[in-house]
Amino acid sequence: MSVHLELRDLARDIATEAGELARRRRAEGVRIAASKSTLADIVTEADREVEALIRARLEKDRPGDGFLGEESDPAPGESGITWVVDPIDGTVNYAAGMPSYAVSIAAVRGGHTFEAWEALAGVVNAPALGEMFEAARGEGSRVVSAAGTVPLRVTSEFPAGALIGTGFGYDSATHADDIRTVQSVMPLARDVRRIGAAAVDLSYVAAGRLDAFFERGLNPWDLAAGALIVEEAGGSVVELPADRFGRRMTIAGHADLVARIAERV
Ligand code: LIP
Repeated sequence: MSVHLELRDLARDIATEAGELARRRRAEGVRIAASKSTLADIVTEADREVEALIRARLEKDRPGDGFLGEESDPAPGESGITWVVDPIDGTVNYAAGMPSYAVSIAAVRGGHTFEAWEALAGVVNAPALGEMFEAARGEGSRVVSAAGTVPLRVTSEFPAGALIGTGFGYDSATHADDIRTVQSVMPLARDVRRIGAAAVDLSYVAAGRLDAFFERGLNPWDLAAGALIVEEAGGSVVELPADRFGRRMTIAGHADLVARIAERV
């Protein structure tokens, strides 16, 4: 078995255990532990507990690897491989009791940014939706659920216009710019969706449920796994230079549509 597949299968195993913990904590009742960049940028006790579980599993199974997670301090490692982890992407959805949240785990080689790393494996486990999206570099993408295992492919034709996902950051000062960006992209769209979890948005692009996704200001852990899942489904993921708030724009989808969106944002 290739190293990429081994990393993917380990990530799936850990994401499965982590997803069950997240679901259990959600059912027991979620407590907000703190706010981070703004009052709207919350972290729950479950975020921290799930990341601790993932980190402990990786330290046991891959002791020489680095770690970069949303809720704890980074660790450099010495193997050249770093695990980029969002324990619960879609935290606000999770806290509000909405099912669109996911455990996102990726193994990357090289730097700690999308433009610097080479993603080797990635999984996005949406436990409340019963779907595990996964990819290994060079091995394609697929979604595993009770219905079975289905290979993923991005869409390339949208005669009625593209169904495009997007998202907004926690800083309300950026919202007016983001609404103007949506307005500028609308001539390409039949409609937009605001799911609230970039890892789910990206997985839906890979699955052809969304034709494209764009958002400014994503963190490395929001997109590390989902971007590889899109690329291994035949899609393209690009990052554009930062805006006046220092936020880079991420766009994902079929390369032609990504280019058309990039011209407008
Ligand atoms: C979320 C992203 C989402 C974005 C939210 C938030 P978190 O990540 O997945 O796309 O719109 O503002 O950044 O904070 O739930 O891990």
